[in-house]
Amino acid sequence: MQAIFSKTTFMAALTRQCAPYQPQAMTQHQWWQAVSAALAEQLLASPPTPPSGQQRHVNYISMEFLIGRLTANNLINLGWLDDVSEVLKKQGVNLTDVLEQEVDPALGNGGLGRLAACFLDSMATVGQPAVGYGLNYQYGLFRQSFYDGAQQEAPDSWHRETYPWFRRNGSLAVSVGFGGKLSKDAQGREQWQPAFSLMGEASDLPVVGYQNGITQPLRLWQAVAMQPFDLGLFNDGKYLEAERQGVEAEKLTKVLYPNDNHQAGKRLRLMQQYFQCACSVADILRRHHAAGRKIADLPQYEVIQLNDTHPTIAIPELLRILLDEHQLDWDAAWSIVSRTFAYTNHTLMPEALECWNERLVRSLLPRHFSLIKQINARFKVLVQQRWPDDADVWERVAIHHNRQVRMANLCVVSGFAVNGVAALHSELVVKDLFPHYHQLWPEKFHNVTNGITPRRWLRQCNPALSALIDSKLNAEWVTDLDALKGLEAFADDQNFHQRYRQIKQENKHRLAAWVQHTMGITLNPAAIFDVQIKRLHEYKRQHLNLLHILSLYRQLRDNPQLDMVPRVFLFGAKAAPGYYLAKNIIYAINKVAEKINNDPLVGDRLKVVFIPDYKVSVAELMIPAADVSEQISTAGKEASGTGNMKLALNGAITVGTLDGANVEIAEQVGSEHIFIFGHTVDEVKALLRKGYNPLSVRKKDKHLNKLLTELENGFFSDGDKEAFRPMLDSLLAGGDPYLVLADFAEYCAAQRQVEALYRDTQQWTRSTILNTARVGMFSSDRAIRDYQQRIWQAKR
Ligand code: 26W
Repeated sequence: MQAIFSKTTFMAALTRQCAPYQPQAMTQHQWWQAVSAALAEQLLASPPTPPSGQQRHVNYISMEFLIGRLTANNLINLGWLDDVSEVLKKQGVNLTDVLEQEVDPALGNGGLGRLAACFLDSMATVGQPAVGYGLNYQYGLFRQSFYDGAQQEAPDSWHRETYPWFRRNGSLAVSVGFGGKLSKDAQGREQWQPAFSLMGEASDLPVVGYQNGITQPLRLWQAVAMQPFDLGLFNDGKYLEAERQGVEAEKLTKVLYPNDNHQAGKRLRLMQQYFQCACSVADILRRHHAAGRKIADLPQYEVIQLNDTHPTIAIPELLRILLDEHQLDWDAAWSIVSRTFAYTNHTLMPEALECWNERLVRSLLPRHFSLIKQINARFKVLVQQRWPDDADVWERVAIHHNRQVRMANLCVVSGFAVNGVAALHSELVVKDLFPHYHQLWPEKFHNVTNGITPRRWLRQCNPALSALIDSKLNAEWVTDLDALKGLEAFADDQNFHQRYRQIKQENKHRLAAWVQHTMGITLNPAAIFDVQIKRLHEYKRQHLNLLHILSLYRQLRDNPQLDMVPRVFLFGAKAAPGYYLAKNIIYAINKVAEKINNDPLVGDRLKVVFIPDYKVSVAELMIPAADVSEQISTAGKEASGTGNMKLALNGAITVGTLDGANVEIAEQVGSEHIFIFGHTVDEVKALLRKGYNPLSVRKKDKHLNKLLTELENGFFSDGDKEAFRPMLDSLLAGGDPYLVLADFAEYCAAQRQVEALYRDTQQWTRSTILNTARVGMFSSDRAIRDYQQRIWQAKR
């Protein structure tokens, strides 16, 4: 099954790829470019896998694919790592160094984008025929640096023009119309005349299954002008107008919107969404027709999975094509549409639920707006039958309401399946977000708990631990992660303990060396490495972590002889550039870090490090080195989390709330091997209902009061009393909507238990081993099989 590595073909391709360079003067980066291009060439030469006859084909549409570096990953999945390494060695080239040169394409914000990448890996690995559809952004998520502790953003070009894994496919180009007006044809059917069109060009990245010979595309669309000038306009003397197309096209796929869990409602974003959907739907239909299939049979062969509501406009787009181009009647078209789309919800946060202003939708996509109104009107009839004259119900379930188009509602009404991404989240999707829809269509609602690919998140990022597991388990754990259960047999084996601990130690040294090199900060590898890596958001509560750090620092100053286990607190997080409060939290952490790291009284007992420009390749370095995993969101707010899974798999112990997938992680690893604290979802709701006052928490807790006072009085900010005002205002005068102060005491208590366990090397090691052994269910292979059984291939 595995693709055979041919040394001769590879050498020939490599020679070709090296031709433009001076062989003796080639930089490591040029080597990476040449090696990757040679591999891509060879991969292309191997015959593509034929699509399977039975299974529905999956079209995974996502605005984000946070793919990370590809070369090492592809080498591992192809099974060619050792062979290529050997070939290069003979040329005097070290593969590991070459791989470090790779750019890290940041075509996503956070969890949702990384999930999409893990799912592509798993679909190829379990043999689920699939195409990933996304946008080919010129600039990924911004590059982050700190200036005097404050986040600075710079564009992050990943040089898509020369990216060696891309294969451009000119024959797939699609024309996409925007704006314009509607008119009626002779039969009274609505006709759309767009004002202008852009061209979508496809570039494919190969997604390689794990040693099974399967490669499927991630197809990314890039906007180009149909023609750079409209000569008609140009000749009329309307120079600016004439150029407009070229300018719009340039702009459209230039940059990824850096918002996570917050919708901006911008015209360009809606244009991106429609552009991507129009290209992808056209491509799906092209494939369907090319296979000689009837349009009415589309749902038998194709499913379109919407990664959150961002690609929702694909729904009216398919409807439009069926009605306007295939001339189907409404019932026939609707029957196809309503059996084709499935929707995954990734967030309950109201500010993240996409609503578009009707004027914007109407002006940009008049025909789609008209179809959305028709869907809404037909749905209203159904609601009227079920809840006669109930304006409150209609107010909640309407698709078009108050001059807004609500994308989540459009998805639920038009799709055949809706799922949340962890057991708790899916329960809340039904109970809090869509209760009426659930009454109408209980069978539409599912849970599929998220997962992570073991290829990247263990095999690739932690080669030493992988080798240890290989030596103990006679099992294909890389494709059958449940097999890690076999490690439980070694939970009390002293030799195994020693090796496992040694590997963690080596990984900590590796990270420490990197931090020394890139930031000039010395870390103590004997310390607990306590890691919080995720987007910066109030609900994720990086500031709760900060308060605990302040508490330890205060205790050290109150008692310089304090017997404490040294700790290194490591953060990695980007804040959306417009999210002022989140940026203030980053600033606060950096300012506190500066003070603590330079206080001789502290020594190496406490260090705080905010790693700049956190991204997939940095995660690969941090996760294997972590002892403690911070998963401390306000209960009910984190849909799932996937970093929690990666860290547990690599033997970090979780400190977490009963939120998202933490709940299931706790079930799997057992309550003695995880530290759960804080208000539960029900307790959060009850407290907020009763009336929560953070000021009274402060008043009662003398220690907490001291910490807040030091933030207020400028102790950490060279006397500047305003420095942390936004953060403090939200915690105090602002009512602390995420219950940071309410959970503070229990959080500190959980952290004391962490320390106590860490002092008991035997028990700590046992717990970390059991974490690795027991989180097999969080493989994205399992998640994909759940999607297959419950949604994609389910009998209907
Ligand atoms: C419209 C702006 C916007 C952009 C991104 C709104 C919402 C998003 C995403 C839904 C944010 C996101 O990445 N959500 C995360 O999805 C992960 C994968 O399911 C979950 O593990 C995380 O809990 C969830 O926050």
